[in-house]
Amino acid sequence: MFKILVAAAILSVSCHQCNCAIKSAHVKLRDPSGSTEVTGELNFTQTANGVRIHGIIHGIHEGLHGGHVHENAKIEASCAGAGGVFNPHKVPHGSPRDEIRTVGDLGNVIADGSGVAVVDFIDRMVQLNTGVEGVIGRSYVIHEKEDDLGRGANEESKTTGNCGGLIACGVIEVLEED
Ligand SMILES: *[C@@H]1O[C@H](CO)[C@@H](O)[C@H](O)[C@H]1NC(C)=O
Ligand SMILES: [Cu+2]
Repeated sequence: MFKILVAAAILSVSCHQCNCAIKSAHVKLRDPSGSTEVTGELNFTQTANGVRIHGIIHGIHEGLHGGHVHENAKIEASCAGAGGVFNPHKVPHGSPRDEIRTVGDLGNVIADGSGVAVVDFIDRMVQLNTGVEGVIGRSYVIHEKEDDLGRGANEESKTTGNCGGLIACGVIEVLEED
């Protein structure tokens, strides 16, 4: 018994020191200000090809909605506390498929006529850690409108994709680590 306890203690200490790999994380979405009825949950899972982001969003009007990682997690009062799209490399806003894009640029989610958006894709830039490029402890935000992915005619397109207000958000938290 003692040996097991010692082994467990050593494991947990070494785990702290190695900054263990985070295998999965999740975000629970809602509107802290209560202005919308949007709710949802997305899981972020490490795969060999990148991070898989999958889950479901409810109560969202039909069509495309920008869905991004934003910089901050101060969203107790409203999603506005999330700040801008997470952009550690200070590059223009774009499509998740673009070579040059912000880390937070995860494109659009698509809601059907019953207000449900099923989300499932793999992103090559998102990292599950708490470092300067990591998304853990930041927020995920759903926008009112479609993200034009930086293809719009105005300046705003290169920063927000003209996707309007924030209708739900949540903090990206660790689910499981090695
Ligand atoms: C996210 O992962 C948790 C833990 O494995 C699971 O209980 C939950 O159903 C998952 N949610 C979605 C939306 O896949
Ligand atoms: Cu955004």
